[in-house]
Amino acid sequence: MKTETSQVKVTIVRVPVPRSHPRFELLMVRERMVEGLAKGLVVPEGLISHGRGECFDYLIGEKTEVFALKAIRAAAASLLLAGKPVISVNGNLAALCAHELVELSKATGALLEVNLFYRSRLREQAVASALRAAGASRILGVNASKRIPQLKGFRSLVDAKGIFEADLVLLGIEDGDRVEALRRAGKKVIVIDLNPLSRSAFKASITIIDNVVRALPKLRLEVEKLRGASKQRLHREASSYDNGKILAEALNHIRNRLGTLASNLASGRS
Ligand code: PTJ
Repeated sequence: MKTETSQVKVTIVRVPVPRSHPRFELLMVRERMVEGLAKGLVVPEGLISHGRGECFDYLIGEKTEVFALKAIRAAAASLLLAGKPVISVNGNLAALCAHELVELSKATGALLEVNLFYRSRLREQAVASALRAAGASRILGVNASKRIPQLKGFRSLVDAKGIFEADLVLLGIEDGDRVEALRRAGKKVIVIDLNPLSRSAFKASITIIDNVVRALPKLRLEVEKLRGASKQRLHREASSYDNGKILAEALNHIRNRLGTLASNLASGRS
């Protein structure tokens, strides 16, 4: 594989952040991203994506809202119904929630596949090591040789035993082009993305508009709740989901929230 790689030297400055800081959790998540960059998991572009995600999280209110819970329910049912589910892991996901991804994989039987937009042998190994350290025993996607049809370049590479033959793929913090290509290849695609305006959100079968750090633990709990449910119930949960309606709910939520904040400010009530 021919890719150009240049090393970025990262200087991490650690200052103690008091627990009482109003944005303590967010600052801790940022630290995980910076550590991920230093370890070679995250690419610099991943930090830009993260910043965009933070901005949408701000607009949503940094809480898992009802539209996300509905998508989580449909996603859990779909994962339990799938014949060959695969969890796609990129650098940002590995840095933020390797442990939760491994737990979800164990709970659902979904395979874990390293799947990188900015692919290099070094990064494949770094992401695989992070998953192994989080408890994964089988990791696909290293030395991947198959391609997602109609997608050019390294970003089309997938594992023959993983995404290539999967009937369902779960992705988070993902590029819209790849989501679209996976749908065209006939797969059910679940996306976790804070941006309800992204192409990933529009093209996915199910979009969980939430932060991956909040959504993944909730998705695993939902899988546990639905585990004993009948196939009929699972089919009902999965098929009653309407992605367009959920995206509309997310956009209306942001609009109403901003409307309320603006009127409060205008009337001096903020
Ligand atoms: O590790 P690689 O090489 O596979 O590269 C990964 C990145 C993230 C660089 C690549 O997939 C990319 O460029 O993604 P995009 O096109 O920037 O899309 C990422 C989407 O995820 C954006 O819509 C962000 O709003 C959203 N996002 C960012 N952080 C989070 C998030 N969604 C949920 N939770 C987050 N923490």
